Amino acid sequence: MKMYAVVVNQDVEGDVEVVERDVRPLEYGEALVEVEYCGVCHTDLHVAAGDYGQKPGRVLGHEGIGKVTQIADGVKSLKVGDRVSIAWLFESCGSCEYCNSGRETLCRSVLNAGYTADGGMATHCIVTADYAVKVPDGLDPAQASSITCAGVTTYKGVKVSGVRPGQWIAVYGAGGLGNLGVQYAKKVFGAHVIAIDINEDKLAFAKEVGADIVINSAKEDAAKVIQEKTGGAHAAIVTAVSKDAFNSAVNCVRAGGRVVAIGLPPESMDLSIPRLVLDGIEVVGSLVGTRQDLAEAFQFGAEGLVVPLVQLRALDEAPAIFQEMREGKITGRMVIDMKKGCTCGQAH
Ligand code: 8ID
Ligand code: ZN
Repeated sequence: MKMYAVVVNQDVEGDVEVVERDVRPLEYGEALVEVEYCGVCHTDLHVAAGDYGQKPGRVLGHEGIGKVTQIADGVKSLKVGDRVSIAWLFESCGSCEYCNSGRETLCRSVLNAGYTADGGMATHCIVTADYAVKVPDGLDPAQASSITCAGVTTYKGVKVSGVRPGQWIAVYGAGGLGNLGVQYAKKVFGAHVIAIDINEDKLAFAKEVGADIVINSAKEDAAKVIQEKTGGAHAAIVTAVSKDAFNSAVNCVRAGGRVVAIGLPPESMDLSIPRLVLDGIEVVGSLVGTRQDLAEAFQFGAEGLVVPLVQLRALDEAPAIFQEMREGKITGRMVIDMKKGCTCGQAH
């Protein structure tokens, strides 16, 4: 069987191409998923650019949603016809201290879809069945694709921030992740939300989905405004792809505040030791979410509390989508609809 897939170019300089590949036979514990939708995450851009290592030819995508069409021996968690996710957490060892203590994303033998394993930005994807999370009934599959990474990552980030109902949380970056961060913080955790971005369109959208205050950090000192208006946020999550945002987040929280780092610019942030010690600030990284986090994040989507804004595109358009994301032109998420066909002009 043939499939069509978006892969990292051979020179690994940030561009992608659509190629034809054979679908290999399944091995023990695997399932074949006919992909319906796959969102484009900024992490795909980092992988295509080789920010965390060279992966020429890798099939990208970790916001995949599709239907199981085949299962191999040993698969107990899925059946043919189930609708499931293809997430960044593609597989972990299942037996180390991290896997055994609810921190499976930190497993040292982890495989990640679209990075160390072929991912979901393709018409077909072979998954490790136990790591494919079922999509609940009532959740639109295109919207589910956005929750598979952007949603679960920000849901988990807000969880890790420890923010409580009625407290202030700053969400730096209102892109694909950030707008969902605003929604989870506001609608699920009951927090007051400040959204910070450098793009007016994204701020307008953040306001529409529930941000109480929006700040354009290209025009104003966001940390100063937040300190003045709220007395300092209780917590911040940073999804922006810039160290300036991380530095500002440390300055925007009140004493005892926690900053959750989510964005992945390949650079270092400044961290004043007196600020950290004297004001008891915490800075902590947060990586996607566990399968249980994803099931919870999906459920809030199914209940209509969180509504991803998605725009459906064809597989052929992948190189253009990557360029639009690089230029910061995307509001919400671009989602590849595999039914919209591919370069061969046929449906698969
Ligand atoms: O598990 C994780 N930690 C995880 C999961 C998924 C994605 C981390 N990420 C990382 C991605 O690799 C990427 O580095 O989160 C980052 C954001 O991903 P995204 O939301 O998919 O990217 P986007 O849609 O391009 O949004 C980025 C936003 O940041 C704003 C942009 O305007 C855009 O809206 N931004 C930038 I770039 N610089 C900014 C700044 N200085 C800024 N906003 C405020 N201040
Ligand atoms: Zn992602």
